[in-house]
Amino acid sequence: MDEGLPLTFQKFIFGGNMKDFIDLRSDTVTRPTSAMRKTMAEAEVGDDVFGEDPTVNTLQERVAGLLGKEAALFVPSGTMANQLSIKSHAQPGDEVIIESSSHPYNFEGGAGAALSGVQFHCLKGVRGILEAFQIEEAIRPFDHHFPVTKLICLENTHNRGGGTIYPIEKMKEIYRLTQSKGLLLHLDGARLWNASVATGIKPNEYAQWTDSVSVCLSKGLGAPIGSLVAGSKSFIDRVHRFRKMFGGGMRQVGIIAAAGIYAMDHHLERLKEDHQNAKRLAVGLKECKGISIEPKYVETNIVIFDVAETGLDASQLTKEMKKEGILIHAFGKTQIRLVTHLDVGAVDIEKALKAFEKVLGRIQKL
Ligand code: TLP
Repeated sequence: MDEGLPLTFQKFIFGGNMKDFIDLRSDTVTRPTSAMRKTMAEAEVGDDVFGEDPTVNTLQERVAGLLGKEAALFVPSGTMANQLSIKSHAQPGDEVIIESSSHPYNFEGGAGAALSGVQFHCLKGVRGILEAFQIEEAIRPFDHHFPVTKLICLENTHNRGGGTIYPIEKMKEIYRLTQSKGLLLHLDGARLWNASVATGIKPNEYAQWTDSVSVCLSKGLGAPIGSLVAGSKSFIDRVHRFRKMFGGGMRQVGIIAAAGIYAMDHHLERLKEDHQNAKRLAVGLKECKGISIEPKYVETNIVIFDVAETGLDASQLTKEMKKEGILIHAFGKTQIRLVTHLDVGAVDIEKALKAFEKVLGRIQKL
């Protein structure tokens, strides 16, 4: 690997066949199964820009139904789903209250500012979770000096917070606040499925405390591409117009939507296994000298831990683990993120733990 490359590029350039690695960098790395590929190949399709793709229409209706919303729209990515929602809810110069480690603020290329002209007002949460009182304090009073607070964005589960589940009571309290102040609430529900499977709370029970929700098919559900935005009919009409404007209108895209339908039919309930595997990883890692982790905070499929006390920084550990056939994701200088998914089983988790013990043992002997 070229050590001179920025970390973001290094992450994606590997020698050898990716299939030879146990890949814990993200739940986005899954490959479609042969059954999923067969369903895709056989999908009925039409031109979705004309609204004529029956498979896309089925998927949209199904997701709208699952989320208890009037309508849903299929889009290429979670980033586009979030950004179309922001664009459709807010005007340039409006303020969007959001958690400081959230995905739309940190990992979407500055799109909120570039594409919607909004200003983010970031609040620090506890593992990504904000309290209603923090939001209430941040809402701008009516005064011509201030930007207009328009939208609140929450994330469930919270990625950077460590896969944290937003407690539904807190969502309800925040939604009631937004309603009483005439504001809107968007939920980044890229991993709402994980929250739902972990708690038994249905997606529509969460979504009732939102004006709009984005969900992803290409994370834990294992589809290769695709996200949806759901909300009221008039909101989705606006999203549809902006999707066209941003170049996100796709043609015979039922081929991809079919993978999403397959994923919901076959890969939803199994997210439980990913959660068990993540817990096992956390418990095993706690036994490794120098690793700082609290397994009780691992609520779904994301495991974040600190390696400062190992004497290594996160990128060094990432390189050492790669030599053992395990891909992990450095999150800042001393933090690592592992994500469990469809393509890693319980046996792989034990192999990964053995590799951590081996690498850390080797380093600590030096
Ligand atoms: N997250 C990716 C990376 O971008 C960090 C990952 O590996 O976890 N919302 C949340 C909460 C996400 O975690 C992600 C992707 C997105 C939105 C964006 O989805 P895509 O990648 O489809 O644009």
